[in-house]
Amino acid sequence: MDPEVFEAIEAELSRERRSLVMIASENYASRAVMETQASVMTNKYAEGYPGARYYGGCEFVDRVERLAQSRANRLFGSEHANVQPHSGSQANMAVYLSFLDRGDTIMGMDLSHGGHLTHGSPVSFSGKIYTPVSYGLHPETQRIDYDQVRDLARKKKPKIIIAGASAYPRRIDFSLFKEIAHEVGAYLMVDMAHIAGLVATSLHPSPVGQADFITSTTHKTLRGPRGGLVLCSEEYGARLDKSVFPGTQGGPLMHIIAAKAVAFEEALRPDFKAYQKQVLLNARVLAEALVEYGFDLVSGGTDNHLVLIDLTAKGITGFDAEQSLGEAGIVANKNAVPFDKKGPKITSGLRLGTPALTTRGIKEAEIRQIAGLINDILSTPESEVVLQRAQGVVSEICKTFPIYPYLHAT
Ligand code: DSN
Repeated sequence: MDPEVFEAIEAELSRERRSLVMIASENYASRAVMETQASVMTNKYAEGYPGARYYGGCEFVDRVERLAQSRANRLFGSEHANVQPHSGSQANMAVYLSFLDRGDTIMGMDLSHGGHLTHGSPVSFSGKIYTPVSYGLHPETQRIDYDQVRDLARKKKPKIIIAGASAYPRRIDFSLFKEIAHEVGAYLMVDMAHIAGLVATSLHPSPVGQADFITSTTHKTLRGPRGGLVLCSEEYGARLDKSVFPGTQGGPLMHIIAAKAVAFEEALRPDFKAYQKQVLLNARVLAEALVEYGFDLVSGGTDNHLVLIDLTAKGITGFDAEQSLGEAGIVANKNAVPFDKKGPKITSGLRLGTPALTTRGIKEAEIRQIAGLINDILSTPESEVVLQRAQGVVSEICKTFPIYPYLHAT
């Protein structure tokens, strides 16, 4: 019926099949998740919450939303789950709207040190509506400078402290954040979007019981549909729910909520923990191999699913590195490194993650091979011979570890 869109989808399938995706925030949703997203649940308006909707005919969407809520609570050990946010940004916005007033001080990690736009960046609503204060990494350890967090919190008295990051390769000490927030009378929000899959499988300490609010996306390490999530205690639940609907959103996306329920069920199964363990092992092997090749890694390594390379000493920008790897079929993203002298469109860094490769079934041996390709390409970005060899190896790995074999390709 629509050849233009059909061809674009087929081309995207083909691109995903022949690429090694190392974007740390991307993954491949399962067949069950994708089929659920493509279901009749997309047709239904359901403003409100299960049992209290503004539309008739909600009995079956109520059922899936209740399943999603209870499975999220089971997965993370939380008391209250709101599964309606369309995205992580909307989840964060709803938390702020629940408990902050315009102009209140919010304190989050600097975007260029690994934070997220919605943690107070001046170009985001979070930095426009509220008064942002940023903490960052210690210049020597390149780990979160908890002394700076404490000092800033004491001086600036934020109403909320945000822990969580988009490009931070180390464990985050949520209990220390809680102690600091408690001392200055601030709320603590943890944005666990990147590490939600690790938290769900107890491979990263949980923020549940430490933070007042926990926000997440559902599509990164958690490997569900693209969407958002907020967890909190029963005490804050009603206020939070009002901030999501009608505070920041209208009709919930019931097909996505149904798919979230499926993804949470998948994450509750034992093989999901085995997957997350391999994500961590692959990231560690990647980090070790890159260090052996002489790359500088921010903080020297990784405890989670990603590594952040500081390319300054290699004499190549993040932008050029992303382009050169892309030509070989290795998809990654340029990323600022702490104290970066280059702007966000160029950057001195490259972020690499293992969640998508691991979903393909890739293990340590291929990770070492891929690290070798990355070294070859970034050491000699002009070499046609290196590029062609790398393209061949990428193609072989992609064929050996196929994705979506049941979908047809043209
Ligand atoms: N854009 C996401 C990432 O790539 O980390 C964060 O929202």
